[in-house]
Amino acid sequence: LPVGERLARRIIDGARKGLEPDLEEALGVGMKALDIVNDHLLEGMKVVGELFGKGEMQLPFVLQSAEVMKAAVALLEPHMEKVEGDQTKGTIVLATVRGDVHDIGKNLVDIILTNNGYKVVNIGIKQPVSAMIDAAIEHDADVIGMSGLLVKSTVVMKENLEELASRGYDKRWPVLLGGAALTRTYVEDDLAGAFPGVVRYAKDAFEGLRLMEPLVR
Ligand code: B1M
Repeated sequence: LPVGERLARRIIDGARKGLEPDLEEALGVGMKALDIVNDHLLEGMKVVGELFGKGEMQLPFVLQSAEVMKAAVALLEPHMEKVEGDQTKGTIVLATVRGDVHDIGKNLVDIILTNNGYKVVNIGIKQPVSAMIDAAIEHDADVIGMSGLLVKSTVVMKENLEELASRGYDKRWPVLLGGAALTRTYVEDDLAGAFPGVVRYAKDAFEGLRLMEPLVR
């Protein structure tokens, strides 16, 4: 198999052994670290999600795949392009919402934003909105970013926005939302319609990056 397909296969099979040589080979033939993540590793993760959704893969194997994915991203990170400079473009508090443990996407967003000059305060998974608010105050954040992959997380995000608004924080922080269970329509019509502040949807980490500039005032 070509190295890209082999890497996707590693994610699907949860095969950690031999990961480094494959990644080195991919980098060696000139593939960019981020392209390896987007074009191959995430392709594998997509298949994992489909198999799991159809009941053809059990949870412990999904977890193994997630671990290989995380290891691969950690190995590729030093090879990713970084914007140099000591002035930060702005600060975002980033969290996976209450009740949700999925963090691979959130951590990719962290890497991409950090590499592009933003300060990211990544407070982890299963975070209540109160923790996001505390961190945003402490770090004088410009934006609050929430990630969530479960359908129930989309409801949690709605509640979080309501709480931000009821505490008057809608005027202080624009909110960036992302994660596989969200849709653009849900965020831009349903959520934004009911939230007095600014809320934006990012389909992927790169859209998140593009949105940061207008959100940081
Ligand atoms: Co879970 N899981 N999982 N899982 N899991 C999904 C989400 C699911 C769709 C699988 C399926 O059924 N096909 C399904 C949700 C169904 C639903 O809600 N309707 C599901 C389920 C059901 C569950 C459990 C409930 C299973 C169980 O226990 N019975 C359980 C949930 C536990 C909990 O959260 N309380 C669970 C657990 C797990 C594992 C722990 C095994 C593991 C997570 C490990 C980890 O993250 N550390 C896992 C995994 C790996 C998945 C799938 C297969 C892959 C997720 C992933 O990492 N994708 C997933 C299937 C899928 O998503 N289709 C699935 C790659 C990642 C890069 O994508 O996070 O979407 P994503 O991020 C993208 C964009 O969305 C965006 O940028 C990223 C890349 O560009 N983005 C943002 C994300 N956040 C952003 C924030 C931003 C901007 C952009 O700004 C703030």
